[in-house]
Amino acid sequence: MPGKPKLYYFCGRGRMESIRWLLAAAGVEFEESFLETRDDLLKLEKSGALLFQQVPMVEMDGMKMVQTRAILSYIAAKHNLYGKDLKERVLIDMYVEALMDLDELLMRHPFQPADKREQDLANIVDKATNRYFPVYEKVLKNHGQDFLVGNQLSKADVLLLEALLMAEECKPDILAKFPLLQSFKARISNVPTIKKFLQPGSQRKPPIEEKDIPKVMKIFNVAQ
Ligand code: GSN
Repeated sequence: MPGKPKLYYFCGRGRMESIRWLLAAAGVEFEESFLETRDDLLKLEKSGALLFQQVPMVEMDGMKMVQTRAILSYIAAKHNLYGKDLKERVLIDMYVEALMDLDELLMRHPFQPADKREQDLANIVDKATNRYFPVYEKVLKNHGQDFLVGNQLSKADVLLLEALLMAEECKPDILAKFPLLQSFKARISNVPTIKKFLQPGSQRKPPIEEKDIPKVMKIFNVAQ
């Protein structure tokens, strides 16, 4: 019996959070090893575990996997969250790549200098409501199914729900003009594995707190 996947990252969302979401949605239990200091990252690097000297890294099925998108695709393919044919798969990837672009904006937001946060938030809300959400609203309308692609859950549904909830944290009424995204949110939140992940005490991570920002910046050696 292979062991549980082990996730190496800091104890926060960042790029690992979508991987946590997808594993949880697939009903896969996982363990986590949290980087607390830059030294922890350097040690991991020196051990040869990080192909490109970066995390996220997931030890799974006898491999040390890196690159967020590659890891997400592996989990999706392994757990039947990647459509039924190549055309469904490319649609799922198209929807997911756009969500990754939006996630990147959301992920970087708390790390913006204080005097740029308001402008940054306005840009996020603009992109979410004018570029991304109208597309998913239309897809749901035209497709007429419970899910974005085909008639079964895929990594696109999981990552869309994650993005919707993060966007609502930025602006609670951000879904006001998107009735189908609101019902999608309620429906996908009710998938049993996801429902469990949304409950307190799960491995889902909260938004980063102001006090933890310098620590994370030190681990990754980034200047603000
Ligand atoms: O998606 C990916 O996994 C990669 N294309 C990017 C991973 C990455 O940028 N990792 C950063 C941490 S910030 N977000 O997760 C990282 O490991 N930086 C350390 C370094 O020395 O570059």
